[in-house]
Amino acid sequence: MLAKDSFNSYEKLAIDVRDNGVCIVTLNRPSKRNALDTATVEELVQFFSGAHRNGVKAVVLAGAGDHFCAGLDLVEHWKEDRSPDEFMHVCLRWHEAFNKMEYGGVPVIAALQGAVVGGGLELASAAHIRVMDQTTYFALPEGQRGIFTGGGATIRVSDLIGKSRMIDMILMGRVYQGQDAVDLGLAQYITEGASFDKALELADRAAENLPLTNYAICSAISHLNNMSGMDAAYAEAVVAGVVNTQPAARARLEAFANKTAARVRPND
Ligand code: 1HE
Repeated sequence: MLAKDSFNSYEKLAIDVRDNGVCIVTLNRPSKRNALDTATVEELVQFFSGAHRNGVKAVVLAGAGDHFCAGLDLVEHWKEDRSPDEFMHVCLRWHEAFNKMEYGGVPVIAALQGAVVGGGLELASAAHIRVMDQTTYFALPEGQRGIFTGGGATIRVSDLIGKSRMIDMILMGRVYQGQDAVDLGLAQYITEGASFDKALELADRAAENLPLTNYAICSAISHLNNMSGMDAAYAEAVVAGVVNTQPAARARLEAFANKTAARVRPND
């Protein structure tokens, strides 16, 4: 049961709760190109820490305006003139938010348009699926700004496109867009129209899966990938032991056995 009241206390994020359990979470600072200030990151921590517990079935993560996210709020960072210790703790809160996304067990589909740069790409790469459109472009401008990534790009962007390409992106300020970005793995889908519509369609479809199955897909796979092969195989068997015997799956298995369930067919 979706705890709708849990989503009333947000100021930086706009949260739209739909009847099927899909939540649309929108970064809502379009005048600042949705740059991530500390308050926004705290709201991301809050939302994603409670998403599964609050009954959220899937999330569309979007950005208001023409750009998904311009990354770290550089103006806040400049004004605060942070110490190394302070900025380490800023980064740790980013990791808290992004880890809750990736490992939280709720499918997160990012709807990307315009700039997905720096920390914006770090945020997008913590989603399980990225949908881009014809306006979307990806970059890591940190190299040119005199700073470095601190929100997980060295891990997640490397994971998506490989270490060498990530190094090239940050060293050269290289921009990827269009089909190239999909071919490299920065996004899984590219749309002619708004990425949001496709992201919502995917979230609606993901929300039809059993929650425990989605929990395994959107938590266990990431955990298992951090383990040695032997340990991952063992842990995968344990997860499958729990998920594949869940009572809620019996009706779906019975439908297959009775030949009433849809068969897997090639696309038209
Ligand atoms: C910002 C930010 C920001 C815009 N922090 N305020 N990220 C970057 O290096 C990207 C920096 N941003 C840009 O390159 C451009 O702003 C965009 C390509 C995203 C958009 O361009 P445009 O022409 O539509 O907007 P603009 O005129 O540059 O900016 C509009 C306003 O948004 C302006 O504020 P205003 O009060 O003067 O109107 C900008 O200051 C503001 N704005 N981007 C703060 N990023 C944990 S480590 C993570 C490391 C990083 O993420 S490094 C950041 C990389």
